[in-house]
Amino acid sequence: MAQATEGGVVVASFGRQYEVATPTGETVLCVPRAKRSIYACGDEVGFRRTHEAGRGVLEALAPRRSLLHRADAFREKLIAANVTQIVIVVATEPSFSDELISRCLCAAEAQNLAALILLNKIDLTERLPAAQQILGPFRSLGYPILELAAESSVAALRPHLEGRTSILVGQSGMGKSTVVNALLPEARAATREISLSLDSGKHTTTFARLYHLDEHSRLIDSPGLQTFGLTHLSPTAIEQGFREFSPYFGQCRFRDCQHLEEPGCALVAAADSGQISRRRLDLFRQIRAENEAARRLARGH
Ligand SMILES: Nc1nc2c(ncn2[C@@H]2O[C@H](COP(=O)(O)OP(=O)(O)OP(=O)(O)O)[C@@H](O)[C@H]2O)c(=O)[nH]1
Ligand SMILES: [Mg+2]
Ligand SMILES: [Zn+2]
Repeated sequence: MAQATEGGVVVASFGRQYEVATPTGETVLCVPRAKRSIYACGDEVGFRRTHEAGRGVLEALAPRRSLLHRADAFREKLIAANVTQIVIVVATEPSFSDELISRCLCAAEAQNLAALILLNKIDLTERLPAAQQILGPFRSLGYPILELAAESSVAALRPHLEGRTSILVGQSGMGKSTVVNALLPEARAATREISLSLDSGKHTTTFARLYHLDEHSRLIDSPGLQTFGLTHLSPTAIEQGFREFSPYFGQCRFRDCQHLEEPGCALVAAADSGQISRRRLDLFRQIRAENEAARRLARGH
């Protein structure tokens, strides 16, 4: 007799294999029935056990409340499903990119997710003022910024995770896995030992993994990002991704204004008068241009 379908959550995906946690906390290693893998970490799924202990086949995918992915002109990658908050992890060192922060925020806004910036390693005080300075403009935009040293205490982060499914994103070496280990000592997520020689002793995270913090709160650790391609976003989603631009859209002289060099552009005027950041306007244009280039490539000209 065939096994009944059971429900679970994808807590890790590697290649075409998915680790699914059942409501009792058991994990079952599943493969998809179809050739194409369409599942992501955080997905709620239905699966059927095979005759091999601890193995199963994925049968169903519940509708997603959110889906985080990144894409460039050539490939698309699912990051996680059903998250409600993005925690962007940066550190006093190694140095981090404000462009990557803006891209993560754009992805968060496009999916209506809460966003929090976490500045880690504040024990390295020498580099602290420089890091705080880079984050200043994001604080002015209203994004919450939390400072801590994950190796000492993550107590300040805890209340922000309550009742949410949060994903830690950011460049490699910022301390995402250290945060997970501090919150869940039993997690033992591999952390990266920064060393001068390129390859020795590194334990960089290679796939996303979901952890249950408590009955209502989940936390996903993810591999370090160097870039965050947003070619899958619609032009409207990109506009929404820059929250401080919203008063200016629709205010330009020309209705089809591209916000480049046109006379009477409200965004250019806002940048000229310092009401919005020129750097963010340039990034907005760049993301839109990447998007258009990817669309042209997909059309074949
Ligand atoms: N000084 C200091 N070092 C820290 C702190 N938190 C983490 N680190 C160190 O930073 C290095 C990188 O930490 P990880 O947690 O592996 O970083 P990660 O963001 O998970 O990196 P990837 O998995 O490669 O994306 C490790 O050597 C940690 O010991 C901190 O609060 N202070
Ligand atoms: Mg890691
Ligand atoms: Zn304009």
